[in-house]
Amino acid sequence: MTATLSDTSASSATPNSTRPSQERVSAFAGAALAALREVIVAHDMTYDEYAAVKQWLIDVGTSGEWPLFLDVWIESTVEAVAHRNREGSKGAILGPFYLPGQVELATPASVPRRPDEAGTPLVVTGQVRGSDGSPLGGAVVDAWQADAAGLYASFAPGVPEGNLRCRIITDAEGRYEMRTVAPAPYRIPENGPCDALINATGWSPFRPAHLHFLVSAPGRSLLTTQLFFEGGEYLDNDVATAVKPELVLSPAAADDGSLSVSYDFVLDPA
Ligand code: MBD
Ligand code: FE
Repeated sequence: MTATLSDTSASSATPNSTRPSQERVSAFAGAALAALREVIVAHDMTYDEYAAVKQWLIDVGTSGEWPLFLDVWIESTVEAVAHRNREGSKGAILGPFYLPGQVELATPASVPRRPDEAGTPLVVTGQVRGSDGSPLGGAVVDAWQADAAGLYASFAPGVPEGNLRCRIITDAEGRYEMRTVAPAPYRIPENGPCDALINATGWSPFRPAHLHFLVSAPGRSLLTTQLFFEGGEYLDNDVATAVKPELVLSPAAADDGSLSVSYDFVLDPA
């Protein structure tokens, strides 16, 4: 099965999802429409411009790029509000490319990859703890990433299903080790409506290279986060505005060029 950008599997991973009340829907929808009307008036939108916007919105739907559009240009604000009071590790956006149900591996884990997988070998080690300091054995570090061409398995042709995706189970001390390859920066797919918006505005189409994680343990709050790499391109110009200084790592390079870095995940109480 090949997933598409319109699959809802990622959003359904969000825990405790409940239908917003009529009061909340009315508040959001009313305020959103009022804000849009204000923009139209403030910028004297013409009928030609309205027609172009309308066609573009229709194109986002038919292309299946709504998950991409929303997670690139909207989710970071939702994440900032949701995690305002977090004590543990900083969170980051989930994005559109998470897939549940990946292979489960004990630590140290060799992340599933092609025999000839391109890219610099990268080892990430660390500990999963509660914000009270307790090590969390048996925690799940669900990891996914782009390959050295910036492509995600199941969302780009030619990458085998499950590639660079797995769930790592921490040992009794909460430790994990993940052996993988360094990802490349991600580019918004060319020729789709998101790319058309980027071209029409002159914005950058890139995300800096990053690793994605969903870290979970019983009785703890789910941590959705990303890790970035110091010195990489686009750190200051992430199209998805998801970089936080606490999430930028400085891997050490060994003589053979392979990279290693340590990062601890600290989970808030549930
Ligand atoms: C990505 O790789 C990503 O992580 C997000 C949030 C949006 C688009 C592509
Ligand atoms: Fe990503």
